[in-house]
Amino acid sequence: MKPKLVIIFLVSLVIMVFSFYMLARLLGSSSGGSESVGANVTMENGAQVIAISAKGGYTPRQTNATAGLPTVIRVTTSNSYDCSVSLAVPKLRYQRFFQPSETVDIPVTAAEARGKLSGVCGMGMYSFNINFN
Ligand SMILES: [Cu+2]
Repeated sequence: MKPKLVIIFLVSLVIMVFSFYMLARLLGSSSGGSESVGANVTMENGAQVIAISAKGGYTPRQTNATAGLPTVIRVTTSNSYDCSVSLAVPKLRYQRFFQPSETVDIPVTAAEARGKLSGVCGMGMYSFNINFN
């Protein structure tokens, strides 16, 4: 009788932990409004400004922007101590280490603002894409 109770207790514990985990994942993905497209694009003195935050990866990871406009990719770090502070934008031959907290403008010419532009962290595990169309 006793070992049976222990097994039932353990099984229900596992089910509880698992459902908490699934619930947390579900809530996490639904509140992931940072993946929204276009909300981080503004116009400033005739240039298109794309805001990207760099901390534990890049946010948002997908951005839709207008092609053929002079553009600035504005990268902001904020107490960032992970490798997202090391950013490369291969298409622009851009590479830089950011300070833990700063804002850096990466200029993109109107001619370069076409198709897909990707940024990637120093180790290649974090990335963001800008789709100019
Ligand atoms: Cu990395």
